[in-house]
Amino acid sequence: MSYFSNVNKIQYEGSKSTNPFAFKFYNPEEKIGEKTMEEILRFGVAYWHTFTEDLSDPFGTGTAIRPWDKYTGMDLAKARVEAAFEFFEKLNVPFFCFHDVDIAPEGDTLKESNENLDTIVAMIKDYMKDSKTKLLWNTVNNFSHPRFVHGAGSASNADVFAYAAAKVKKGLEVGKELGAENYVFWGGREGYETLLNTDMKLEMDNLGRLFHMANDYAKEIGFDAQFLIEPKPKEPTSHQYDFDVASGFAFLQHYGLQDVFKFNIEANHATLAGHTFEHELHYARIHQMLGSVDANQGHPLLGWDTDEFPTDLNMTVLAMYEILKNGGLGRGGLNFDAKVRRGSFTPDDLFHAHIAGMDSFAVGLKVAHRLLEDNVLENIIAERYHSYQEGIGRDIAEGNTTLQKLEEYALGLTEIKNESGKLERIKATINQYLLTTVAGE
Ligand code: XLS
Ligand code: CA
Ligand code: CA
Repeated sequence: MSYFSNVNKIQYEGSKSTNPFAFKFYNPEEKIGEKTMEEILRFGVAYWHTFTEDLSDPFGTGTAIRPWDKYTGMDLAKARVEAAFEFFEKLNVPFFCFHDVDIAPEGDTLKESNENLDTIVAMIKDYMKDSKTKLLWNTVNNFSHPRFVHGAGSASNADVFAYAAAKVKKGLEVGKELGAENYVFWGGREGYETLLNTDMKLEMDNLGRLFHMANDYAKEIGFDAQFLIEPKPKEPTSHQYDFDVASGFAFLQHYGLQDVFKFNIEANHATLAGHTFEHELHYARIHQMLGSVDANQGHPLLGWDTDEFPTDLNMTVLAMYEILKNGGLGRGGLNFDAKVRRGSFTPDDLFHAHIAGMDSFAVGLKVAHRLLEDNVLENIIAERYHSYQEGIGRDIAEGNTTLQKLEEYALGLTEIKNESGKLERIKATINQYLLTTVAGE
């Protein structure tokens, strides 16, 4: 049984190709520096957006036409697994990611949900034997069901906390069973709407306790995945506890979890937080906390989480620059936490969207690699901060001075000379690298 019988394996055909089912820039075997594109980019397909999502929005029902639509319940879950592995193979993608409820329907009880999961996990494990596609990360959905109306690890109701913890326990077991490289915590409803009824301190302490219990249990069962926390500032709650990397990092340090976790950084969450994607990547990188990436983009005119496929080349260049500076993503990858638009409802659109995202990050990688080879930004930054290389600047940077000494120095200054930041020139240079790379020059 084939779900995408009109599509053959997607091949790299080069930038002149007009075949909509071909990569124009992503050439998995092509070496960029020491490693191949496939090894550096580590693309992953998000199960929820590709196989579970029906493309409904708050104003209308789903529009997606999917070859597995005729099934329901566990038959639907099984059909999606078959379709998923056909899709992974045709797209030639090394990883996928899922939440528990994406792969198997919840039952009437926790026990029944776990049994449904066991059936589908066994099926996935079987498919993985003959597939190159591995599990980049799994997680549990502790936000959709009405029981999580007031949160999960930060719930006001201890029974809900216990239920959420039980789901995390199962999630860790599933991750171990399928050899997940990472395990993600996204605090869907870990936040609050109003302080008028919220004990923020207790909620945050409980979240910290849940993470510690998860780490203890992962150790106990020998599940050695990298734990990742995925910041998001708002939506669904108005105040999420893991607002951005900086606040997430403070949380992790406060609860003694900074050595256990890294960050899974999503582009659309970065922009919702009022940051650029590269800001979040950079902040994580300079603190050795960059773990993995949810590769998508928000809509520039909309203030919510649109999870679009990434096609903005400026963004992919700057993101790949951070990732290369980080020495790659280690056990992480670029997971397409992205969904086709509601108007792009055909199965073919699923391929086109992933091809667009993969090509965009391939371009980003090539351009970022060239920028780094030529030390473009490094030279600009070294030049801009050169005053810290000698004299008073060096004393400041080495922590060798005092307010008194600085006053003495400042009193002796007759003129302060600043230099241009040259921003427009820098942006033009990046454009030049981008355009010449795409043109193959
Ligand atoms: C939602 C999040 C979610 C996480 C995994 O906005 O992006 O999909 O990546 O729970
Ligand atoms: Ca995400
Ligand atoms: Ca999102």
